[in-house]
Amino acid sequence: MNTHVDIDPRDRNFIAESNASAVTSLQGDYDALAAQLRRRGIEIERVTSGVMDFHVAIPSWGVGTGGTRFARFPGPGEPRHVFDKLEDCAVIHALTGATPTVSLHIPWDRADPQELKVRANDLGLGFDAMNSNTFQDQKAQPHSYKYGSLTHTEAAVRDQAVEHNLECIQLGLALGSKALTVWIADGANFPGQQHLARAFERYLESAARIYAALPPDWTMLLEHKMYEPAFYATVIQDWGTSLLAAQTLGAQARCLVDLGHHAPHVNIEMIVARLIHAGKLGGFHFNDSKYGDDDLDAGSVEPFRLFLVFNELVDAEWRGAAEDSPAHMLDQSHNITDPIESLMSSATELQRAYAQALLVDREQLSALQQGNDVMQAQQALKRAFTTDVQPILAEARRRKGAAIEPIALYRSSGYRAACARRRPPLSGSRSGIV
Ligand SMILES: [Mn+2]
Repeated sequence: MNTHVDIDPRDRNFIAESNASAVTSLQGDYDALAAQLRRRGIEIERVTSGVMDFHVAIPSWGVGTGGTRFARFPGPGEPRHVFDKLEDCAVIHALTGATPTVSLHIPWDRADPQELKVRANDLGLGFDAMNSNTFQDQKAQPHSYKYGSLTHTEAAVRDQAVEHNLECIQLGLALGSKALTVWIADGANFPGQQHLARAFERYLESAARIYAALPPDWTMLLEHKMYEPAFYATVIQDWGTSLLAAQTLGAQARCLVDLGHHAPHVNIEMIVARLIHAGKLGGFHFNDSKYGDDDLDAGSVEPFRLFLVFNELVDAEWRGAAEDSPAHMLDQSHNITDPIESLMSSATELQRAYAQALLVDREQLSALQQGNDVMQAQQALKRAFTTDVQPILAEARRRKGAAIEPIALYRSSGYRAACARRRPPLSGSRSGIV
């Protein structure tokens, strides 16, 4: 590692200079992969340009250190407010070339929209979906969400939760966002606590009021989650309920699939296929998990599952079944790593899964499926998944003026240490996971 310290990692010259030492070996690896793919009838440039066009939004809450319900261990130089967060997001985008937008969370990121817009423009960033928060009480809030928000038994609480979502839409309009993500924590910890049918009816009624305020070019993304904080029953607990709600609300309502929000062993790629069939796949919150909603880094535990999700997306495009492209967002909690490194790594893992999915010979796979050639069909997928596409990812970054080796370059810039000097730590503990 070189010894640069306190260099802005977004500096184009710094990136180009750091890339220079790796260009020759990258070119050799890229040419070798191109030759290998050509023998398989695949033109590498098609894949590389696909990767160059791939984008994923960074969640504003992701650049801070996360935590569990047990503890949070703050890292050095954490962002103190939304403007620090935007700065970190700009670093991630400069080095990966894959993350041009930020998904804000209200009220955590509440600020003057004009100021936000100007700062984001200066940093070369745009805004993705707005996220509302009715899962915790805010200061000076008249009504508590302890027993629910959009599904609360009291109309005044539901009104307050609806109003908050309408405010998120207004803020998003000022920022150029095109979507509102709604996740509610409403549910029950005891059988008998909540009338299961009536709670869902109240949800539909409240959600319809939010839906009615959507600008015509906006999407309302309904995020489901099986459990936590409610441990007996959650109102919007699975993709079936989410789909039912989206279909009831109307064409602008779609389902958001958070990879961590399912029962263990659930076949997520199949859910993706079903939602595509219904024309209701609105977007993703990418992360990884082993036991529950672990919020681990995307692709870190089950890269094959991530590939299979992208395989469904690429297949849908190939057969013309995809309507609008689903929104890609990361949603993970970085408890013990530098969040910037985790987010860069995760964005790269998504690109990897996407590139691998682009390598699947779909004509061939389709024929194998039709002919019930089980062994060759599964090998057709495995062949794509086991191809080392690293040179494609690195070359895509290089062509976009991003870093061939994002994490190494980030470390050599000394950015985190510089942040630690100019961002004094905030007191108190918080976690930020949705
Ligand atoms: Mn999520």
